[in-house]
Amino acid sequence: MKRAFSGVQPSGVLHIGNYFGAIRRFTEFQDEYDCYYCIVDLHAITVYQDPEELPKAIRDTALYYLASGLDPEKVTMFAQSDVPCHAELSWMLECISTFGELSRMTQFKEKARGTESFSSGLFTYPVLMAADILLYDADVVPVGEDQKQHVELCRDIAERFNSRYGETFKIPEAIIPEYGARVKSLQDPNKKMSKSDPNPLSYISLSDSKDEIAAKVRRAVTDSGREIVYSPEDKPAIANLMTIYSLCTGLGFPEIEDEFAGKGYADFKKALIDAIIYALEPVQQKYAEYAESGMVSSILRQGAEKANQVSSQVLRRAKQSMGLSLLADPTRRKLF
Ligand code: AQP
Repeated sequence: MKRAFSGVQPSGVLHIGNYFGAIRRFTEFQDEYDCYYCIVDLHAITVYQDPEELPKAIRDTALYYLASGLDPEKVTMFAQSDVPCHAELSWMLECISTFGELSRMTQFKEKARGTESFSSGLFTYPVLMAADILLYDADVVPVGEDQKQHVELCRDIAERFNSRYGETFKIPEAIIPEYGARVKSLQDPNKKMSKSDPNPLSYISLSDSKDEIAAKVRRAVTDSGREIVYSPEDKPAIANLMTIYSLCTGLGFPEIEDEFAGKGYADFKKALIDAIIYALEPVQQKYAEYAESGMVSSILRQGAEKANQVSSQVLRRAKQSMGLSLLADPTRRKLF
């Protein structure tokens, strides 16, 4: 079976961009791929996380994985900090990554803009992500568009490692959805929707109530004019709202344009509110059921056990390639 790997940071309550761009799509792989879905808490701490809140966010992310339809019998879900190989391989890969290539990463440039006091972990974030993926010999990595550059860097690092130290890592491929790969902020359609955005009006969380969803959509920015037409260049805000409507209803843009021909933004927003509420209702219901069941901790424990088994074999392979860990390698043990 081919392998899929992906992850989500427990850096806040997940939003509809995370859901449509990533988690909902994770379920599409679970029947045909051996899936490893990680809660990347070591990535989350590259910016400050309140130690009281982080465990709740880790649990919540796991609950949203389950509520979105991931079946723990089919997929391995675990928290990154429960599997030490991630941090260890990350260091080894840092030693073959360059300052220049990490400086070019868009996410780093955006998050570090205007300050010199970012953590060095924020800078090396993509190398840890490369370790995450390579440790599971992943064939595919389903992600939103913002992570495409990081998966490309992972490929570059793996190819460099293989050519320097011999064939060790499988080269993974990013799988980006055609639509929903980049849901934008409701307050600024030039920015992506982000859970760490300080303005909660900019995103719709998976936990938002009907009233919160309605209020956020009503206050979402629009463009000049009043027609509902899909034109990302001329009408970026409406194009973003149409994308969300399309993701919730499954309708294509021409059908949406037909539905709202002759109507204005107020009618469209009313329909969009209903569509989001309708799309999130089953997820919210299942979230509550799984939370009530108390199953999540044993699912994460079992997931971590399996992830430790698989990743430790790949780590050993990488150490042997690099000439490390003499005790694990019978041919080198003879040296002593
Ligand atoms: N706006 C988005 N549209 C579509 N997909 C998105 N993803 C994130 N934002 C959008 C995808 O969700 C998955 C998990 O993302 P992450 O938690 O690992 O980190 P991120 O990409 O940095 O997402 P956020 O929400 O912006 O988090 P913060 O604010 O903490 O940095 C990934 O597959 C991502 O592509």
